[in-house]
Amino acid sequence: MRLTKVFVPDELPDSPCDFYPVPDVEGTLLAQVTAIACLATINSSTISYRSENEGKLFVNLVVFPPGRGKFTEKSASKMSGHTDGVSFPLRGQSDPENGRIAPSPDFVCLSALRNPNKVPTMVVPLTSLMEKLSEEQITELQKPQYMLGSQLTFREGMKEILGDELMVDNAQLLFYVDDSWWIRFSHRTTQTAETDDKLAQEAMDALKDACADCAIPVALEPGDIALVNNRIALHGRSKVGEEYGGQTRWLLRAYGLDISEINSEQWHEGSNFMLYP
Ligand SMILES: O=C(O)CCC(=O)C(=O)O
Ligand SMILES: [Fe+2]
Repeated sequence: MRLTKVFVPDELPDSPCDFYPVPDVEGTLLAQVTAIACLATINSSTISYRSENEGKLFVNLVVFPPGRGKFTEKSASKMSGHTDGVSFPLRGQSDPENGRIAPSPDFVCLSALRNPNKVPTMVVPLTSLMEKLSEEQITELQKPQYMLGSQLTFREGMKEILGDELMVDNAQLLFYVDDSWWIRFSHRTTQTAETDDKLAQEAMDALKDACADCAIPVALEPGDIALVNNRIALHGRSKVGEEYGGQTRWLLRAYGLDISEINSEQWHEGSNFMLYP
């Protein structure tokens, strides 16, 4: 869902060069308040995970200057289709080994502050993907035969909190939940659990091909907010380019989740918005 011109991003400083801090000015404040209000209207609380960017509720999605290794590289490049928090369970389910692990977000909320080159965010609806998959492939994707790693932004924090990056060994990618399909997937961090499982691999390859065919480009403009349903869509983006700072692309990202069934252990101690891990 794209909301057009829902806040006025005035008085912005140069685009920052890191996930945080979010500069404390009127434009970013309006973007954040509007995002929280939009999420609230769809029954989602604005949440974060302590393991990602120290649990900051809003982070800058910007290009990083040289010298930050993989982060610099990723910040400028294309992102293939993924769900955010892919190694976390779906809402209503639990991690097979650690019941404290909170669910992945229901929504990814992107507020656009700057996007001068109109670099599109890509949205891939699951309904379109399903139409491209055969019944056999859909069956394979529902089997617990995939291995999921965590996204780069979570890795350091997970090492601190869990001792290691969270990996899920026997994961399904597709789920039939309450009469509808849900997905968890990331091009970069998903593999088959067994290296020579042909059917599992073919089904995943078909899913990747379908993604390429079904991606809808959404070039966010300053003042726009995109609410991407992280259960029934994948998202990504086109290449951004190496230029950083100044007037370059700058989005704020937050996550939304229906927290009505989150138990007390799944919160980071002492916080009412940061989840574990
Ligand atoms: O930059 C974008 O448009 C999306 C970024 C994204 O999906 C992410 O950082 O996980
Ligand atoms: Fe994402």
